[in-house]
Amino acid sequence: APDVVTFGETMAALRADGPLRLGGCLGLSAAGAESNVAIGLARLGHRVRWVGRVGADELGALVLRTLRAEGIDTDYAVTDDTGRPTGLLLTEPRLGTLTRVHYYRAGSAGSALLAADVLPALTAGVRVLHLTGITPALAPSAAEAARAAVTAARQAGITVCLDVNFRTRLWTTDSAREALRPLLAGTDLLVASEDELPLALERVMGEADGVKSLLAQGVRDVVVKRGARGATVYTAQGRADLPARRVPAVDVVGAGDAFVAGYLSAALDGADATGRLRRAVTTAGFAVATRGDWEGLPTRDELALCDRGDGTTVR
Ligand code: KDG
Repeated sequence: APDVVTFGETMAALRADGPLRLGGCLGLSAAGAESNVAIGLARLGHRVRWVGRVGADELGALVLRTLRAEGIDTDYAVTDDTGRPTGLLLTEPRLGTLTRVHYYRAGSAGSALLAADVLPALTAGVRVLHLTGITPALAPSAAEAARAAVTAARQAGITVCLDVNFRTRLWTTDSAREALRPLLAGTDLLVASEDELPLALERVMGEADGVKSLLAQGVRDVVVKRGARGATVYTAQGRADLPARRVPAVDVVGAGDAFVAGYLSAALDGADATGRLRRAVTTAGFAVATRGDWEGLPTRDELALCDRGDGTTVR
């Protein structure tokens, strides 16, 4: 059985080198927050299963081929046979590392994900279920799939990891807050950036009070990402902080997913809070320093490269 199951929408990703309206060459790849995490974990040697729907089209084949090439179990992935296409996203760098993302995913195969697609994938032996707040934003049926998966995982004693991953282009903060509430009830590890944390809270309050109420509700780890300033994890034992890795920033898209992959990897290895953060900021550093959501993520051997000086040639 896999160590980790994750599900969500993975799209074809077209990356421009400059403003999209000027045309020119685009690089074609695949991207999705949850499959980015899956790739990060697989590269670190963990067994991972990804579940999602792709269209019966060439871009769907690209998504599945990419994930399989990374050693991810796609046995429970579904190819939609009702004519819905694989979703698409376009990215354009506009100002240094400020990147604009455009979605073409309304009515996509990925957004038609059903509880019945995900539940069979939670087979005996699975240790962690990872999902993000993007899935409930896609469609009511996808939101239902997220709730059903969290409930089933909880009943099976599988650790549930939820990354808030708020996407302004998909919904409002009010709808996000409402959709997250039932998921939080079954969440063990919650990951949020500083500005996303309020979406996980019932009412307006500061970080300290918010974290206290989340821990009281049964969340075991509340992980707060602070971008270039690093991250904090709060547990019943207290708090641990770690600064971000100092790397040249090339492309920050996917850094949050890389962070989650590192965090879960260290958690699976039984690391303590600081050890979990250390691997998280390391994998995030790789994502920030390389182009693409997941292309530059490290294998286990490569983690140590982060401790070598910038400008080093490793011979
Ligand atoms: O975290 C990176 C993701 O945002 C990207 O891969 C696309 O899944 C994606 C989304 O919905 O934004």
